[in-house]
Amino acid sequence: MSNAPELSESPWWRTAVTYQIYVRSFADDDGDGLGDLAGIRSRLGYLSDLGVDAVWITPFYPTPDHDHGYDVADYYDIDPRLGDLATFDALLAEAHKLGIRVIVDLVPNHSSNEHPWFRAALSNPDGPEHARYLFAEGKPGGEPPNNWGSVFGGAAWTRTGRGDEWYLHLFTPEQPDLNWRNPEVVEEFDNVLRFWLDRGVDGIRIDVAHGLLKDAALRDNPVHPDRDANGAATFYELLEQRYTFDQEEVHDIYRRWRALVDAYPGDRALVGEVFLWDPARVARYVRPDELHLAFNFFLLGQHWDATDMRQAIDLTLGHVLAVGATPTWVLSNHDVVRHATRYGAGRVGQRRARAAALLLLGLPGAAYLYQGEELGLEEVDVPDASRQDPVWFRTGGDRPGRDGCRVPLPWTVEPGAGRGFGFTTGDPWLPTPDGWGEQSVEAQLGDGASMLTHYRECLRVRKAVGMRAAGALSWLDTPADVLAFRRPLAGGDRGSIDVVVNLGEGEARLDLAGGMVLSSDTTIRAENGKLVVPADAAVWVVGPQ
Ligand code: TEU
Repeated sequence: MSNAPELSESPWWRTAVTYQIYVRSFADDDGDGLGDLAGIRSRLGYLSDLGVDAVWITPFYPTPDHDHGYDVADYYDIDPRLGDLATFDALLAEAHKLGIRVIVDLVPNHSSNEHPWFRAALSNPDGPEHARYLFAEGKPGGEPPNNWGSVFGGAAWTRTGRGDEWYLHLFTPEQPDLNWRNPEVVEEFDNVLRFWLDRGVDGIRIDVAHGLLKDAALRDNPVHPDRDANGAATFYELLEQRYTFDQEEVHDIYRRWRALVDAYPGDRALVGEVFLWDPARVARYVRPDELHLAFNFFLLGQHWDATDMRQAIDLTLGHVLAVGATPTWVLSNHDVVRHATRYGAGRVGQRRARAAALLLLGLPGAAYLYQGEELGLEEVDVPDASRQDPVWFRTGGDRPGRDGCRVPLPWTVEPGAGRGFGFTTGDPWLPTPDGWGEQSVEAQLGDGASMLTHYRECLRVRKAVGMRAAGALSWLDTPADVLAFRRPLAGGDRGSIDVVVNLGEGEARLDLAGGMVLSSDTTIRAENGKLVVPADAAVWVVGPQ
């Protein structure tokens, strides 16, 4: 049983289902093979029919594309390949007309090396721009200033070519880290926030939210006690990130941003990508005067295992609700292997992904979908020659990287000239695999048994039964390999909803009364007073209490 306080349905972001659009791979309007804003605009009807409350659009700013838009050269504009500000405004207005909120992606930890600030910083060490990045002298013997590694492999330091000067980049060398101890950086990002809030965006996702401040003394990170050199592809993975991430001063920034955002009319939200594995530390970012929401990656980090998932859910709820914040849930995004593949791939993966949708959307709080999961897309084995992700290049091929979850969406059954499957009339920026059209939107739309129909039903029923306003969960007494919890509907007088997922190998027979409102499998049934749930299946049951 959980004694946690009940969740409120409003403001919208507390219970919203947000659909993540990886802009480069969603829909291409101009035929250059790269998704764009006009492409998103042309597919708003699809998103509205799907039933999502909001979209989060990955970075669309001018960029030399060393990390697919996460290297921003101008925070106040749109990359010409992806559109322009007028198209953005039109997209925003049309989304709002359809009742869809829009969240943009802010990248404050680093800029592009082609940002005018960094260019000026390199050319003039005495200018104000130099103090906006993290430069340091190397150690004797040609060593970098400390042992920090890049998240993507290799050292986190690159020489500038001036004396023994190096600059810090926790990601690629083309993504120099900004110096957040410099008030000019702080002020500039206030302006960036205001620029997008003034345009009318409903929320801002903050990239690497836990990373903005680094240890002021640039101390070496200690070796991680649980890792050995054999399992680690990079020395980043060998080190504990004690002095690179989650520094105390970063919270001052979010207190400042919370005040800035809350001064705007409407319920605008800050959503932090706080990529830490300790739920207690993540919860500190969503204290009442900090971020509205933070991504929670614990559930995403679990295998298809009831005990581990239950623990991830309990840990999340325990820490997040203790600070009065809203829990968030996500199973896939543009940085991880798609969950239909992680859960077993093929037929098994599809069955489990159908069941997982009922879990994700049955939990209290906000949920995030990653484009293509509603089609049951799997990770694609992108041919090495076509790989684009810096992770692949910087680990010398040891890590395949993230291209496999970023292959453009299939909209049509037929591939078309460049094998764009309706995504583009040109050549898609990542190649599409054989059979991609079988999972296309076109193939699934009229099919009552498809994953797309299932997701649409999940979102429709979630609203219809009042799942968004349902209260805190309490676990039901079921076999260990079944996840089952109950939530009161609208204060309890409308009964309750049970969410049941069988992660075991055999059929589960449960003592549950009520009416099935949605299931992942047509063979789930009531038999002799028992609810019979086959392996890898899930169901929502509305009961009297
Ligand atoms: O990701 C930050 C981040 O922490 C991840 O790279 C994570 O460590 C990794 O994926 C674990 O597998 C964000 C963006 O989501 C990512 O796409 C960017 O590449 C990165 O920031 C740099 O901006």
